[in-house]
Amino acid sequence: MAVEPKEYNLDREITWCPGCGNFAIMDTLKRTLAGLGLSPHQVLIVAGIGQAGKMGQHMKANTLHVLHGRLLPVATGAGLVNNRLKVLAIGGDGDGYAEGGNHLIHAARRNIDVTYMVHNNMIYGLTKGQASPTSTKSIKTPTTPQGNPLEGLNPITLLLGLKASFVARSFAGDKEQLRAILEKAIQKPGFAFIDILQQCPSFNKVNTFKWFKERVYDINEAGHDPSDLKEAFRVALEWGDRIPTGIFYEDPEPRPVFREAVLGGEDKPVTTSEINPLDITEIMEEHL
Ligand SMILES: Cc1ncc(C[n+]2csc(CCOP(=O)(O)OP(=O)(O)O)c2C)c(N)n1
Ligand SMILES: [Mg+2]
Repeated sequence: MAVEPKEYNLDREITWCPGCGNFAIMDTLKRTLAGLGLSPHQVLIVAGIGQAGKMGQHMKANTLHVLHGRLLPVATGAGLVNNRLKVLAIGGDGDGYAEGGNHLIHAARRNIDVTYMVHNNMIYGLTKGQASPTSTKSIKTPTTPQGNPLEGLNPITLLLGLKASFVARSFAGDKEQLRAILEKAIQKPGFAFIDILQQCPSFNKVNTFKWFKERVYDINEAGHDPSDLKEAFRVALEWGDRIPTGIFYEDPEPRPVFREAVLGGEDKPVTTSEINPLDITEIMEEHL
């Protein structure tokens, strides 16, 4: 039976500001999941702390709202014990690139079977506008009153450097592209990373919807081949008057996901496995 996007609706007050990019991202995610025939009970959303992390509170699915920056370790564990769930990790640029930066590196390296959506509004939204790792140089914020002295981090080149199995960027203002990318990412076994540029009308007055809209272009439409890692790096270095979006890199050949490395490819949830405890008596006696 076809799944309807409204099955993901929750009858609960939504606390995002009017004009927030999160509305378009959530709407697109619901349509994508329903379009793939996934029902809410088949999906787990592990959400970080921040406005982006509220996706987990505003959607009907299995959801875990975890500590700031710690969504990837939790998603790793959840996917290991129950591989029947489609695991999505959703958080902001502060959550993922600052506090959670270390986890991001190892999630990509391990190739955990998770789709990771970073809502990149280039600011700390929830805590009212402090600079994040992706904030533009010179932007004035409560933590950079003289202007941000640092260049923003480029998450795409970072993930390409880690040779993550799927590396993409989209924009909350292009629902069609976002849906096409999410569809591929969610179906892809292994770590699928999507940086989603997003306006924050309340706290980022520099990188506005209009600012993004005037700059983004689709690299795949422009002929970029996602199997070409070297070319992906070249394209990903662009940022300024033109901002590349689309799929930068996708493994040409599937590679083992973390679960296979840890559990030897056992194709069932751990909870359904027989309990077979190791006998550690000998080791214990040795140390008595
Ligand atoms: C361990 C910890 N450190 C800091 C905070 C405070 N804090 C909450 S959300 C947040 C950043 C939010 O920014 P981002 O992840 O970009 O999400 P957004 O609100 O912009 O969607 C911070 C620093 C916290 N809750 N917990
Ligand atoms: Mg943010």
